[in-house]
Parts: sequence; structure tokens; C-alpha cells
Amino acid sequence: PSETGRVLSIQSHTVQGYVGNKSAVFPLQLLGYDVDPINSVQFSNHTGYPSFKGQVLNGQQLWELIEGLEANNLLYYTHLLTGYIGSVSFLNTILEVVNKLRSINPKLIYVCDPVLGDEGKLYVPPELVSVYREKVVPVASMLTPNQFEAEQLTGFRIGSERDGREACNILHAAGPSKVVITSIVIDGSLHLIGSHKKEKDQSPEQFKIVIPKIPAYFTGTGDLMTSLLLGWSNKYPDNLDKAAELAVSSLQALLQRTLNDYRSAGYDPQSSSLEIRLIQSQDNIRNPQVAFKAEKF
Ligand code: PLP
Ligand code: PXL
Repeated sequence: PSETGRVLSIQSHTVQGYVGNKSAVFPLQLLGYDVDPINSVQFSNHTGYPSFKGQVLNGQQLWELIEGLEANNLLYYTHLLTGYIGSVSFLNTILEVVNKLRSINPKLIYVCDPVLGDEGKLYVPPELVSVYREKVVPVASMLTPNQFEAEQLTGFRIGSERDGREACNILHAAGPSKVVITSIVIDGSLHLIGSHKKEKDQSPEQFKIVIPKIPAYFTGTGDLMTSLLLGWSNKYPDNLDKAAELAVSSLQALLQRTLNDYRSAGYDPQSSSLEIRLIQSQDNIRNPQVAFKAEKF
């Protein structure tokens, strides 16, 4: 494995529970990265609860933090990581951040989870879709959409594995050399599809990992998955399949622990969204046992 790095992670913060930076920062630290979090919001809890309170950072305020870092020569990063973004103005400022970081480190890797929605529903303002499609995807190094997001970004309906691979091809043509569609539901099981275009005029190396669907709903798993993919794909830059095996195996061990803990406490895991047992799963993050193998196409 090669060197680790310095990650600027611009995501949500929740006081209680694990989504956004709360879900992404600790795993990256466990994997040996220096992580500098910028909290795009600070909320009491995630928005799936009946209510929440808190503050939202605007694009101007994000830029102030970047200027503060720049004034002290603290803007050298190997990676930028972004997740849920709630407004066009904030997303446009992220684009300025990408440019600024690349002016300091031209090799900066931008890992983008293009959070738009899930299961047929948008949960961001619809104007964000075209900004992601036209401006963000082209500058991303690695993209981790779910099925719905890949469809929104390509305009291509995904109904099969073959469609998933084609969606990856379309996304590669727009910019990112690594694409991981984190979940496509096929015949009741989840398929992750990974795609690495190593050379401009070569077809990408593609693989799938079949994941059993766990009968519960979790929040923060997408954010965790993207952070693990960043962490492992940087350690194995030419083996996206191996990186994805490690990430999926960590995540599945954590989800099983979460489910078991809720069950042994007498909760019905299907009754509401479960808070992931992130801290308790630190060994599964540091040293995942690969239980899910990638199958190359
Ligand atoms: N939930 C489960 C059970 C998963 O296995 C995965 C990814 O592997 C995810 C969620 C993450 O998917 P998404 O990016 O749609 O949140
Ligand atoms: O995991 C995505 C996410 C990010 N940020 C906030 C959230 C959620 C999911 O609920 O509430 C504030």
C-alpha cells in the first residue's frame, strides 16, 4: 500500500448520531489519514428525525474558512471529500474550492458523493442536478452515486447490471476515472458496480460485488461508504476492486453489529432508521475481513 494523505472533508455535522462528517471523519482517521472537517451544517440530529435545530454554513462563510487556511499556507491537501450539499450557491463555492486546492496541489483527488436522493425521490433542490451534471462531475476524480443518482446524472435508466456498467461509461466520458455505483437493486439483492478507466482511450475495468439486502434502514451509510472507498482506493490506487471489497466488508460488518445490538436491546429494526454503531466497529474498519468478493466482468 502507498502513503496516506490529508483530506479536506466538507460535510454535515450532527451533534448526535453519525451522518456526514460524523460518519466519515473517524473511519478515515482510523485508516491513517489526517482529516480536516469543514461542517457545512451543524444540526442537533439528522433530518430523518421528527425535528431538528441548527445552523447552515453559506458559500461565503465556506470561502472565508478557505481564505483563513490560505493566509497561513495551510491549503495543501491530497484529497477533497464532499457529500450532501443543500444549495446551488454552496455547490458553486465547492467548485471554487476545487480550483483553489488544485492550484496548490495539481494532483488533488476530488472524491464526490453526488447526493441527490434515493429510491426515485430527490432530497435536494432540483436545480442542483444540472450543476452536478455540468460542472461537478467533470472535475471529480472519483464519483460514488447510488442508482437513482447515476440515473439523474446520466439521464439513463438503470434496470440491469449491463445498464449500470453503461452508466459508468457515460460518467467516465464526463470526467471521473473512478466510478462506484454503490447500490443497484437487482432481483432483491444489492449490486455494487465499480469502474476504473485507467487510460483515456481504453475501456474501463469493471466489477460487481453482490451484497445481501439487510432488512433495516440505516442513516449515514452512504457517507461512511464513500469515506471507506476514498481511504482504501488511495491505498490500492490500481485495484478499485480490492478497495471496494474492503469497504463493503467493513460496512457490512458494521451493519450486522448495528442490527444485532438493536435486536438484543429489544427494538424492532424495521420500525425506524437505525443509528450506526460506528465507534464499536472500529476493528472492522481498521482490519476488515474480506467477506464480499468482487467479480470482474
Ligand atoms: N446500505 C447498504 C446495506 C449497503 O450495502 C450500501 C452500500 O454498499 C449502502 C447502504 C450505501 O448505499 P447508498 O450510497 O445508496 O446510501
Ligand atoms: O447521510 C446524509 C445526511 C447528511 N446530512 C444531514 C442528514 C443526512 C441524512 O439524514 O440529515 C444533515
